[in-house]
Amino acid sequence: MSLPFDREEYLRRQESVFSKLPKSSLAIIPTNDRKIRSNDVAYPFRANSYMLYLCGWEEDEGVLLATNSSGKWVTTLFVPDRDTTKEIWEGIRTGVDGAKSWPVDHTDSLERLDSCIKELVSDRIRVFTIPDASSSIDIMLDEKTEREDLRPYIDTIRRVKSANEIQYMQEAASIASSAHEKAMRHSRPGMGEWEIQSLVEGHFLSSLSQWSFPSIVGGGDNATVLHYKNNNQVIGSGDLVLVDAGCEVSGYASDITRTWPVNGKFSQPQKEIYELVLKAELAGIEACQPGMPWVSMHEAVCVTIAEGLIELEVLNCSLEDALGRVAGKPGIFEGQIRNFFMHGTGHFLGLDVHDVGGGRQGDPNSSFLLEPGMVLTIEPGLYFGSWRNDILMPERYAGIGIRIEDDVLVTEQGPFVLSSSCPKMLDEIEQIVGKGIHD
Ligand SMILES: [Mn+2]
Repeated sequence: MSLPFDREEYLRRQESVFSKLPKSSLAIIPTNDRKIRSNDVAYPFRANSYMLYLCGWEEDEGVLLATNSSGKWVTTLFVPDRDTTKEIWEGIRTGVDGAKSWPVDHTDSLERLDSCIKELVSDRIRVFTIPDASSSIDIMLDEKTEREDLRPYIDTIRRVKSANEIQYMQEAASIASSAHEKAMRHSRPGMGEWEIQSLVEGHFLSSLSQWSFPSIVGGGDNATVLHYKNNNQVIGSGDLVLVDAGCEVSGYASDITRTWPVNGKFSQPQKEIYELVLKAELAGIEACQPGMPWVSMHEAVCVTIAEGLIELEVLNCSLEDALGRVAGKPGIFEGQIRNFFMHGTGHFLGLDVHDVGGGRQGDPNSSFLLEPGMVLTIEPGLYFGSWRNDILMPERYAGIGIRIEDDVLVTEQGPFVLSSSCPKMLDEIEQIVGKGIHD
């Protein structure tokens, strides 16, 4: 058995979370429920990120219980018993004895969880849990038991990554960078979106990794659909393809987007938009300085895009009208740029690809400052869907969708791009695309 982190790191995390809870608390951290795909076939299981964070339990059943009713925090990991009949079908289980090497004080059988919870729950105790992870906890806690959300106590801690976590994230970013580069090398006109998907995800698998979210591979107009997922169209010569894909290492995600011409040559209009998105992305990365407000990277990106769209005569208005700042809401823009750049500039990255800790667009909790150890994405884009009939679409750019996304670690010295090995300069991309076809 080897866990991604040493015992001390897990114990430090537990200590920093539990020490913030009131006296007489019970914390219940379940893993995710198994979800049925079809009859007796389940979706691939992924453990709950809070469970992974606090004790590294990856198997598909298990509950971590922590209580300080004795005056001191004691943790117990409840796991399924060994069961030969089930193990013959599903694989060897760790079991209660095996689980003793996990970073907890005690282990016990999942069969005993219900009675333990009933024993512990009383009027004096406050119960904290992770909402929506597991329906079994809802069944065990009687409906009169008031539950409080444990997540806010963990989320701000998960936001800042340790050196070991950063190492896994660097690995995930490097694998995803190579996957994108490989797909560029093997791109050719007439290729199916699914073929690019298989190059990218095949690289994840062969690197002992797996996707951290379903890959988006959109050619031409499909790139203008933000969460496009069909990946079933042929990409014509002259079209761009947008690939948004990332993988996981020890549970930690990467998330990279690149856009390239499948024939290896940007057209002049594609070049103009690509250069603008790239300029905005670099400005966003530069804003990832420790001590800077979270919203400053979105500000930097939006100003660059607004200026660029005015220069390209896509917008015919003042800079302030293009931006449409909302009074009293820093980092919120509702001007004409939103017709072409309609998402946020980035999100935290970690055990979840859209990691916890706030900051997502529309999230009321966006007023914090960047700190060393935070990892976030910077991913501006411009989308000129030729299918849009709600806005005036500039003919020259119709059918172009471009996003460029990197994974950025905030350090004392400024931004460090974990995905820097993934090609993104225009010349570099033109040189690489299609060069691997005859390998
Ligand atoms: Mn992203």
